[in-house]
Amino acid sequence: MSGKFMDAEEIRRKAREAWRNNARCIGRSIWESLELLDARGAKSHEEVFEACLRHLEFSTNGGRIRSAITVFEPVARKERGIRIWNSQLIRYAGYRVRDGSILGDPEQAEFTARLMELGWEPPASRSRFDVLPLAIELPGKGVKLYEIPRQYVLEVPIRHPEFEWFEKLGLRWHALPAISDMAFVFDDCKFTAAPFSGYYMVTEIAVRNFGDENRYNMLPAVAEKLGLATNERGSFWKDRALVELCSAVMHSFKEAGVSMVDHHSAGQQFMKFVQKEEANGRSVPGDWTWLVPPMAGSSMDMYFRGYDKSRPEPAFKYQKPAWK
Ligand code: HEM
Ligand code: NRG
Repeated sequence: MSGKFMDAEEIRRKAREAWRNNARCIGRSIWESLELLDARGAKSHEEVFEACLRHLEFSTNGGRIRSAITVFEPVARKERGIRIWNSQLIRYAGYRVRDGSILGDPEQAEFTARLMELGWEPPASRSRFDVLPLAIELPGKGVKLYEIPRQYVLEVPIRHPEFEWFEKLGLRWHALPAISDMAFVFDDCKFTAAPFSGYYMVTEIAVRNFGDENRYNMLPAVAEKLGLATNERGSFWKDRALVELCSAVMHSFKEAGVSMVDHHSAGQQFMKFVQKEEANGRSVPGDWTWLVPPMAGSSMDMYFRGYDKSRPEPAFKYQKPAWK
């Protein structure tokens, strides 16, 4: 039966399988807890936007994050369906500054420029953490932009458990990672808009979003504050800055009552998931390069084995960016 008429129970089962199948996700041990929000009836831009807000509210849940996926009307494999242009429901703008640098998240610079071309007006005083509006496209009906009301965006200011100066770095991050540009597919059915979210693993924010040179690039500033010699590779200033970033992010989320997992616990839970799957006669699709966390990899059992190269469906798949 096509996903358009399938009962919600069946779609929920398929979505849980798609999560269980995803080779790059370390968080799969709780795949059976995924909840489905059925928004197949949303016909207008406004209705799609409202369903996105309901998703944020349900999944954020005041900080006690609930894993969830919202499905919109599906199409046949080759058709163009509803698209949420944003890569995640909540992302920070990246503004190109005159000197060629970027204010905010460089990952979003090209998309931010595109939104401004479409008429988005950034806040009067721009910051490194301005939440982007949602760009929602309906097939044949064009794209419309919607500001997300503040109360739907839970954020955590980042402080360090020991270093008072840390707070002055002015870092913050949103509580909910909600990927919104992947397709959810099975049989002949394709959900081109199917945002899903769980909670963060600490390294995603601390190591990659804050640490990567082409993201917030905070390692030099943190190392300097720690009094480390940033001109000496042998001082391991990057390594030490990364550890303190992890401490700060983990501590801040905990204090704010927002769900988050550290990479060691996540690694352990993932290995339990692998054992359970194998005991049930299923091999685990996996992509080592994504599964092993970007810190302390070899301290985890998952580092020492390989994973199934099959990529079964139901699946979450990349799609061509709708806005390029
Ligand atoms: C990727 C953790 C929930 C589907 C990832 C990544 C991490 C992660 C660390 C790698 C991301 C990166 O390096 O950018 C978690 C944790 C969860 C969770 C801790 C807590 C519940 C979910 C849920 C779904 C999901 C609910 C879908 C139903 C995926 C997919 C990817 C992924 C499709 C690959 C994204 C890509 O290829 O760009 N996850 N995840 N995850 N996760 Fe999960
Ligand atoms: N690294 C990305 C988020 C990717 C998905 N991660 C999750 N998903 N935890 C970032 O924003 O840093 N999830 O559904 O929980």
